[in-house]
Formats: sequence, C-alpha cells, structure tokens
Amino acid sequence: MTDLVVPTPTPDLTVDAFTRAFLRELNFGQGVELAASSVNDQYLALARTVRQFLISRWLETQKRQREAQAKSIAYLSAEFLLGRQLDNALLATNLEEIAGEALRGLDIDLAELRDAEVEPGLGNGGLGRLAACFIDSLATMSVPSIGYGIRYEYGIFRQTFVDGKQVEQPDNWLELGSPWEFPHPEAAVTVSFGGTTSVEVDENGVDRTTWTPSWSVLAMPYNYMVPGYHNGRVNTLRLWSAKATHAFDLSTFNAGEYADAVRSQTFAENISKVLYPEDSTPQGKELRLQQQYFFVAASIRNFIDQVLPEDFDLHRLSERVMFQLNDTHPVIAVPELMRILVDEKGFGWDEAWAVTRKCFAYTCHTLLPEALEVWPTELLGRLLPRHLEIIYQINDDFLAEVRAAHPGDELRARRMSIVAEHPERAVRMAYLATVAGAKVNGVAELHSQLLRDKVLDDFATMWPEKFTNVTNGVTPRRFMRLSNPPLSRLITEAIGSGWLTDLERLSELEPYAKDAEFVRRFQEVKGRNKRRLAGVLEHRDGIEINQDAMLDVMVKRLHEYKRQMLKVLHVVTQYDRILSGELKVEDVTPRTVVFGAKAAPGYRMAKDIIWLINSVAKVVNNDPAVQDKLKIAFPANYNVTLAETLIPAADLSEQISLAGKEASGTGNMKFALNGALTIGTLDGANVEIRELVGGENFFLFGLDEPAVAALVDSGYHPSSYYEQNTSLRRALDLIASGAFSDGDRHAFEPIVSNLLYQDRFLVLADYQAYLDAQAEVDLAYADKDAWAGKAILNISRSGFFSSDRSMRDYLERIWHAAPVH
Ligand code: NBG
Repeated sequence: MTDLVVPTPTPDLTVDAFTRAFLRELNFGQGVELAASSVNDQYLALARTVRQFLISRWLETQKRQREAQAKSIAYLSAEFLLGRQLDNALLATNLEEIAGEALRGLDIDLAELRDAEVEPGLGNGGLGRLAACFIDSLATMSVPSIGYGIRYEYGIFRQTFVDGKQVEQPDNWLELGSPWEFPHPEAAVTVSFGGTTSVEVDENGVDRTTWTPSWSVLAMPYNYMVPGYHNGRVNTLRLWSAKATHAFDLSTFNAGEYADAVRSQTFAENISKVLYPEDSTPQGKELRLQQQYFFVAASIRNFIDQVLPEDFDLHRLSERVMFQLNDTHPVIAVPELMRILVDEKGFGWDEAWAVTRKCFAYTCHTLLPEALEVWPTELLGRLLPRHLEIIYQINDDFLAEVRAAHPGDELRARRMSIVAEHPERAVRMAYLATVAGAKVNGVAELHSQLLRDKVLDDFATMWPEKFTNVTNGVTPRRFMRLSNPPLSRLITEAIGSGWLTDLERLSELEPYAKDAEFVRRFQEVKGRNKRRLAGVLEHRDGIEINQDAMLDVMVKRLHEYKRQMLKVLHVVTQYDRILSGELKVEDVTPRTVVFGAKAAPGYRMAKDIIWLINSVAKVVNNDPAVQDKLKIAFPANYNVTLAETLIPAADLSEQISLAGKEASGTGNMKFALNGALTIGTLDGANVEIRELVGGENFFLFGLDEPAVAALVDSGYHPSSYYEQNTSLRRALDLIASGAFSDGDRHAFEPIVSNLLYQDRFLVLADYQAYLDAQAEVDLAYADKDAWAGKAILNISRSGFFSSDRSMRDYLERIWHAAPVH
C-alpha cells in the first residue's frame, strides 16, 4: 500500500485533521472559502472528505480480489434504490462523531448537510431497494461482488399533489453534483443494435454467424463505492450511462442544421435518460428493451474484458462468476453470453450452452402473470436479430428435451415454449431465464411455493432441484442503525454491540419485553421518533400530526393488489360511525393514519385512489366532529429518505395485500424490526413474520391463498358483500355521494363501480375481517405497556429478516460462493 496517499481513518485521527481535510476540499474542490460557501458546497466538500477515507479500502479490496481469483457475484439489476449515501459512508468509516465535532467547530450543522443530499432514486420500490440492501450485505460479509445497473439521468419521478391529485415532476438528482460517483470515460464499451446476420463456413467447416449491427452507443461506466460495515471492505457498483459514439456531425453542423447535427447524440443518450416508473407491471416499450440490453451487454463485456485476467479460459467462467438476474429485466444477458461465446470466441453451441447454464441464476419477484415480461419477436428481431436467433435455437433444443421426456404431449411443449404464439409471437423472458438458469428462486416461502405450483409448474416438474426459496431481507445498518439511532442505542445497552452484523442476536432482547424499565425506555424511544417525524412532516409538507395518537402506517407503491383501498374503507367507516353517533368520539382510539405511495403515471385507478385518499383526508381532518381522534397524513413523494423517519415512528404496520399477490414485501420487515406491530394477511413474507413473532403479536385477518383461489373459481360477486354488509354499504355510499368531492358524484364513480362489479383483489370480501382485526388493534393499543411488550418481541424475533441472512442463503443454495476475508 506504499503507493497510496489517501487517508485511512485510524484511532489517532483527530478532529483537527478532519477539519483540515474538509477545508481543503471546500477550497480546492469547490473553489470557495468557508465564509462564502453554500450549504451545497459544504455538503459536497464533506462527502468528498468522507469518501477519501473509503478509497484506500476500495483499492485494496480490488487488489485482493484480483489476487484471490475468487468467484464473484455479478448482480444484474435494472434498479438500485440506494437512498442517501453520506450517512452510510460516515457509518461505514466510523467518522460520525469526528465529522460532527469538526463541523461544529466551524459552526456548521451536520444534520443540515445531510439534508442537502438528494437521494439517487434509481428504482421504483421493493425490487430496487432489495438490490441496494443485498450489495450492502455482500460488502459487509466480504463477498466479492459487483452490482451492475443503469445510471439514469432522471430517477423515479418526484410526486407532488395538486388539488389532491398526483402530478409528476422530473427527478433531476444530478443537478447539484454527485460526489459519490467515479466516471470512467476511457473504459466505455460499445453496445450495438439492429442490422442483420449472415452465416459463413469457417476454416474448420463450421457455420459461423456474423452480426452486422446498424447502430451503436457507448456505455460509459460510473463506479460507486459500496462500503462494508466496519470490515475494511469496499465493493463496487457500476452504473452505465449512454453516450453517442459521435457527439455530433460536424459537416451537418457547419451547414447550419444544428438540430440534425446532434440528433444521433440525443437518440443515443435517451437510453439512460429516465427510469421507467412502473412497479409490478411490465413496460413493453422498445426503449425499455434498449435499456435492458444496453446495461447487460456492457456489464458482461466489462466482466470478461476487464475484471477477468486477460488470458482467462472462458470454459471455466462459472468458477469465477455467477450473474444473478434480478427479475426478468436483465434476462437478455443469456443470449448475449451465448453470442459472445459462439460468435466471438469460437465455442461450439453445446460447449457454450454448458458454460452459460452454470453462470446464471434467476430471481422472480412477482406472481401477477401480467407482470412477467414478454417481448414480441417482431421487436426483438428488429433490435437484436442475432439474439432472437439464439433464443429460437435455445427453445428448439429445450422443446426437443421436453418432447423426449413426454412423447405425444404436444400441449405441454406448447405450454412450456419460450416463444409464445398467442396473442402474438413473443418471447417469455421468465421461461428463458428458467431454462437457462442454474437456479430459480422466489422471494418468500409462499411465493416460491406458488411459483413452483402455479406460475412455473411445468418447469418445476421437469427440474425440481432447480427451484429454491430465498426469503428477502433488509439491511439493519440502514434500517435500524442509521434510521433509528435511539432504538439502536437502547438495544446495544441491553445486549451489547455486534448485533448489527449478527441480527439473530436480537433474540437476546426477549426477556426485556417483560422488563418494566426497558418497556418504559422503549416507549420513550417511540415517542422521540414520533416527535422527529412530526417535525419532518411539518417542515417538509406542512402537515401537523397528533403525536399522542397511534401511528398507523401504510407506505408502499400504489397498486390495487396492495389494497390501499381497504385502508381507505376502514377510515371512511370509522368516520361514518362517528358522524352517525354509532361511535362516541370519546371512545375512539386516536389514530394518525399515514399513507405514502406513488402511482405509475399511466395507472388510472391507482391515481384515482391517491386522489380519493387526499379527498377523504381533507374532509376528515377538518371535521370538528372528529376532534383529533382520526387524522390522515399523506406526505407526497414517499422515498427511502422519508421511509427512514416514518418507519421508526410507526406503531402499526399495514401489510394488507390480497393473499397470493405480494411476492414478499420488505417494508413489512423494516416495521417489525423497528417495533411496529403488523396487521396483515397471510401473504408474502407476512407468513414468516407471523410465524416468528408469534400469532399473539400479529393481527391476522382475511382469506388465505387457497380460499382466495376457491372464491375466485366459484364466481366472486362483490356486490353481494355490499348488499349484505351495512357498514360497507354506508362507506361506499358515502364515497359515491360526493361527501369527499364537494358533492360531485362522478368523481369517484370509477373506483366505486370497480369495487362493486369487478374487485379483482377482493377488497369487499376481506372488508369485514379487516374491520374486526382493526377493532382488536384498538383494544390492544389501550394497554400501552402490553403493546410495547409485543413490539419488543417483534424486534427480538425478527433477526431472521436481515439481508445478511438472505445473502448467506444465496451463497449456499444458489451461488456456491464464499466470502474472501
Ligand atoms: C417486488 C414485489 C415485492 C418484493 C420485491 C423484492 C417487483 C416486480 N416485485 O413483494 O412486489 O418484496 O419485489 O423482492 O417489483
């Protein structure tokens, strides 16, 4: 390490030295004096100061990794929803205190600089956040790994409300500079599209295909550090940005045709311009396929040419890498690797397939059939003609295998075909991933089981050993230590340190659930977190909340299957009961119901539900009859940063999706780990949470998956619930009457008639059960100490939900790789 001049935090690092380093960055990096510096200058200088302390570890990690020649995990994901970086870097380097003190000495408030950071919103929701948790855990566990994704210039839109309706603003997260990225224009790789293929016989008499693309772009890598927690290790996240191969055409420019001159640049750079704001629904757009191929082609090229040694024998590729396919978005990587091996490296087809099958594994993140990506062959053939040929060949070989195993069963072959014929000829990317992948996994026990039994049942019959489960997890570094410092301190006081990297140790808290003093201090922590939240909501959104009320929180993307509508119906029912006198206001358990949700811009029903929530909030919050017993807070633009203040303050976690629809959920885990009790259905990871925390510490309601399937099969008539259930009828009538829309009866008609005549997600069927469970919640909350005891048991029994455990499961069951210490 003698050639390194970058500092490493040592026990003798002084506040003075840190102050000097910070001022140096401010003066030389930003070109300003302290007195004249803006908050943004100070934030950037601080970020660059802190990152200095990570760089030596980063370079050292890379060096050791090259030397060890160990197997790496290449995590291919179209989304990484990282959250703010400064806090995490301060934590990883153990510089929080020194930095705070140094800044205080300069009269700068560290908290203000933290708030200056715009989070990189390079993901939609759970899938992207999971990727971020996983790379955090891999780094913390010293597993060689690289995250590969896209550096979107605009991340998930910024949500605002205008008259209660969602309005989307572009997320210009790079506007004020991003101190965490390291661009490497010299390492850009070319990614090609379009054109034609031709076959020629090579010198050995073998057919060789040549692809002659018609256009290309450059993929330029931006490297990000992924620091492990207190283990001296820093892994890499490599995000690709699209650049034109020629910035502009000088002769066209000189001829005065300025717009034409830069047209190709604009076209190329559109590829990484913006994240598709969809969640759990596919985007069948050409640009989306371009994005997918763009990042996986660049990533595989980078891994083979730059990460592996020069003379590496690609027959042994699986000894050095597992490409993990995060959902179907990166699945085009499979034919891309085949193309490289066969067309460029001269492998025989079978030889190449033998390698490819060992280098990929596929994680499915959904159960909604409409959310599984399918690409029309017309589009694929136009954009990636060689890849389509390869897919056909893979499919032919695969179907031959199916037919050999099931002679005469042509229906089965048709069902399993990677290429669907109806309604149009198209490639089923989940099938391609399943055929190519060494392993296929779901993200919670129930989800993996339904994947085997329903979505991919033929494949599971054919290759039972291919299918496995890895239940999701969340990083306790961000979602406990950073987001909930007072709880973290309380836990450490009780059970000592070390639990942040060994989360099962939370079980040592179990006896404290009965310890009156501990219970009191836990309540104090909750109270503190509620006050912090109240401050943030007031400052950020101008929303005032009742800090003494139960904080009942539902935060997640807005989707009908998640059933925000059920929560709305509960609120409307309570309101109606207060108005009608059925419920005396003094008997109501005070609640603040918090929603946070973005709707995909093109998803009408989801946007209507957002409008309804805001409309109900406006009426209920301003009705003196309700006093302060029922309040709705719907802060706009729910994101990772807001989650970090919301979750620690919550008492009740709403996980109320229709059973069999939510693959896992990860918010549910974050709430349990921060001492909220769950009200939920038997869906996704809720099932495992309930098993672990105990049925008596979890409010279960609703149909389970088999009951849902049975009800749907027997013919579901939502209107019969409306007719038979008075409070349901009253709630829906109230919404339909215009009570929340200034008398306009049309406003919410689409919502109401959808519920009455379609209700795909069985909101009305589960309504009464949900209400009953909420009544139990009210009852339980009345005994504050007992509630806190249950919350503590939730924390102590949720250690399983660390993403470190998920990574151990992947290492053992799927990757067959190990940490390099
Ligand atoms: C989401 C599921 C969640 C799950 C996350 C992470 C997609 C396609 N799926 O239930 O809806 O927790 O993935 O696995 O975004």
